[in-house]
Amino acid sequence: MTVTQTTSNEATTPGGDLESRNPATGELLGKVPVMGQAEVDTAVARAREAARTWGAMSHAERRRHLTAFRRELGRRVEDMGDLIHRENGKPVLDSVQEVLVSCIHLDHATLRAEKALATQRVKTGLMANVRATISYHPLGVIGVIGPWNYPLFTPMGSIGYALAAGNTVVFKPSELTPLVGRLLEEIAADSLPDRYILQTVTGDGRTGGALAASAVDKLAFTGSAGTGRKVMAAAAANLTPVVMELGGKDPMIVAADADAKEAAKYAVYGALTNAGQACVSVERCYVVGDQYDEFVQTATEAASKVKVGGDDGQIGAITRPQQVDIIRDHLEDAVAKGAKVLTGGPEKISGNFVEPTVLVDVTDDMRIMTDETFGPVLPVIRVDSADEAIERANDTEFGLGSSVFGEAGIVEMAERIKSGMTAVNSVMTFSAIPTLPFGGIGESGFGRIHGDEGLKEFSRTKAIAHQKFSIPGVTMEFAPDQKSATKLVKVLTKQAFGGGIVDRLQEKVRNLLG
Ligand code: TXE
Repeated sequence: MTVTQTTSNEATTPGGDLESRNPATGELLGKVPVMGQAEVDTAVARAREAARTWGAMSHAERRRHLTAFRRELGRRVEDMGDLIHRENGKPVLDSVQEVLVSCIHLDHATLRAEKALATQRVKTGLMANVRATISYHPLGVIGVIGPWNYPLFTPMGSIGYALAAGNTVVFKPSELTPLVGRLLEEIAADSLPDRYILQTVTGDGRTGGALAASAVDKLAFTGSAGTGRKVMAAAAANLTPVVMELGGKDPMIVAADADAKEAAKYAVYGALTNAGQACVSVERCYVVGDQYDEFVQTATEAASKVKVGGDDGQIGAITRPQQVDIIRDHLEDAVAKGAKVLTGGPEKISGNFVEPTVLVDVTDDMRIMTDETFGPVLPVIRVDSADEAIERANDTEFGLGSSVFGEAGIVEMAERIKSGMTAVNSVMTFSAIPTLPFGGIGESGFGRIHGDEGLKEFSRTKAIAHQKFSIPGVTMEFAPDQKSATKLVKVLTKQAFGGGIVDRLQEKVRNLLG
């Protein structure tokens, strides 16, 4: 990628072109402009204008338009799949699967929005004279800053839900995959009633910075925690709220009663798919006692059979050249501190291709166990018990995904892992289930995309308290007789909350109802 500066005023007009290249071959795929603050602000202003009509539509109208958008995306699965394959470097199968899962999410958001965002009537407690409702409204314009590892699926987790909630979107794809963003914009323009409902602004971190500093109503960011902090700092100037989908160091736990062979098969897929470049990749694996030998043997055999690169490759190139250095560093650090390579390893790295690697004798002080590797690597640790596994799995700054394998008490084990999502007896399944919220804690970020939570994330919550009649001393007005109103409030407080008759009655009813 080369960025040619044509102006010294980077903050307003970075200018120049961004080259998009195939990471597997180096082939030049196209050029896009590096947009500055002025272009980003223009896009946001157009999006705001479009939001007036889009946000005012009924859910049924938006559903009709978004269905047309989803159909156009589904119809062009070959174009989009081929572009993802060439621009990101992943195999064609993974690329078309990415289009499929993106369609699943877009479809779900489209069909679900009306119900998830329907106005709810809620209880009012003592204020029986008030009718209370909660309603959900579009925020306006959502800025989406996307990554390169899943250049369509990941941003769609925000874009689809933001559009269905009645917002317009300005999308800044990664500088490594700008053409995917461009094609998505084209598909939207061909199928939505206004081309400014979904716009793409292209460029690097400066363009992302411009979007974070712009007048968007909310910003959804996916990328590294370091860049996430910069985005938050820029958004803070306007008090723009943010959703942060950052990296992970996802643990997998194999319990004593798990099927070790089956677990090993999933571990290899979870660690290696997309060449390990998934925020919910299996990044470390804790195997309990007797299961260890069979697990390690099966995983090593399976990993060594995974085909890398070429037309029938099961994993492709590493998309971002600097990522190869990070993977190599982590592997070399582990080997230097005593880890044993069972297949793959740092010497097998060739250009942008990394051989699937299984490591044992790893310790908690190795970078491979603490930092996000984002490569096709499976480090395995033997532990004495599930409790030890959970404790070590939770000993991290991250908390995005995780997986557990076993039978007895396995869901309870899943509950004890401090992460946003856990797959039981599989890996990553939660990403493809559009009803489940997706997001992390700690260094993995905050806020939720997908599911009803994802629709609400891109909505403004409105509370309405509609008073039907007044109760002196309780309603929000000056009581005409202070003394008797004070008496009434005292009696009410004691009877309702101070162990009085209402309090005791309520407890009895609660106990009766269980
Ligand atoms: O991410 P960045 P990078 C992790 C993974 C990887 C690391 C770095 O561990 O090794 O992050 O990847 C835009 N203001 N993940 O460097 O920098 C940028 O243009 C606003 C996890 O690619 O976070 C791109 O569009 N925006 C992950 C986006 O931020 C800025 C996915 C992400 O870039 C900006 C990818 C700025 N100052 C990497 N600087 C996941 N959670 O899935 C850059 N950007």
